[in-house]
Amino acid sequence: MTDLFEIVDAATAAFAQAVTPAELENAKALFLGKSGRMTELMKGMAALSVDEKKSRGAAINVAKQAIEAALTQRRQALADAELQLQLQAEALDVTLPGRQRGAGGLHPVSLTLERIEAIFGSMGFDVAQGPEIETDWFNFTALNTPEDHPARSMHDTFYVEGGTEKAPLLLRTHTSPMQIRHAVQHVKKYRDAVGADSSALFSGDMPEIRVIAPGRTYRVDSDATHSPMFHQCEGLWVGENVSFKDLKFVFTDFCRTFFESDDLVLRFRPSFFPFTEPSAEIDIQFAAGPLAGRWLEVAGSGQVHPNVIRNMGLDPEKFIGFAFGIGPDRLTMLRYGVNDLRLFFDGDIRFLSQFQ
Ligand code: 2NM
Repeated sequence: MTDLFEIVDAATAAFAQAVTPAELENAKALFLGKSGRMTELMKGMAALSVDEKKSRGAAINVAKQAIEAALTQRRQALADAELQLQLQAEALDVTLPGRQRGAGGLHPVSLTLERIEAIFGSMGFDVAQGPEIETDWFNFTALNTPEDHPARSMHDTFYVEGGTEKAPLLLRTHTSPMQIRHAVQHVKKYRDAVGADSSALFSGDMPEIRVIAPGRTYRVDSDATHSPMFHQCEGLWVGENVSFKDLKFVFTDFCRTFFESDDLVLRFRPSFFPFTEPSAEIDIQFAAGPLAGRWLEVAGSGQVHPNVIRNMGLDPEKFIGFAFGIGPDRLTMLRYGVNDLRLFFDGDIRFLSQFQ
């Protein structure tokens, strides 16, 4: 009997040592296999008497059942452990926050345009928007730009199909054509109200024209500071008594508000544009910060040329005003310290997301 107890103990110990199903099956073969220890014991019974066979056989059977029970238990334990490992490996942390769609945000140049609109809006300027495909009348002729001006060449301007020889179509090179459109509408409204002659220049009463025209513009130009598509925001103020001092006041106020710097100074430097006379470039200088002390060009400006006033349908003997053109791309570069304009139009989310 003691040999049987020993074998059961040995089998239980061998099963416990097996850590994989394959090891367990090998251990099983050592005890229950064809030449396993239990099988050997059975073979040894041949020499026994009938009575001895009965009692010995019953004892061997009990031992065999004990070994099989130990085997089943160990098999179950290994299967349980395997399942636990698998569950752990495939575990989902349901408390983790889900993946969310990014919130998105405005492009830095759009942020600048919103700022420009808000500041001029607070000074009583309307916002006018209109076509990016223009006729050469609104883009050049109405703005007093001569037929032979180099800006009108294919070299400098993108012409598009669909126009006629007399009225070519082009991608607007500035937003001033929108100023003309807005002024013509404005004048028509007050001329019609009093029934004035629509073929004559208007010299009646009319509220002042105060408008900015922000938007996309196009020129044949491409390098670190020029993009074939860029933004402009032109401003126009026309009335009976609008002078350069008003331009200086309005523009100084705009720059100081835009750059949040009350000690910022401006310089009006004589220049030339076909649509204004006299004309001036506007430079600004910061008192502090990384750009302090340098003169930075931010806009062109001038008193609106009498020919342009006429093309708005107004009598230049009665109406006078000023206009300016701002480059919102350049203002954005100055405000955020960006040195390559192309970054704004490459669509790289790593760059753009910094402005949110
Ligand atoms: C500039 C510089 C100077 C301008 C002129 C006009 C209009 F329509 F009144 F004639 N709008 N914008 C103007 C004047 C634009 O940009 C550098």
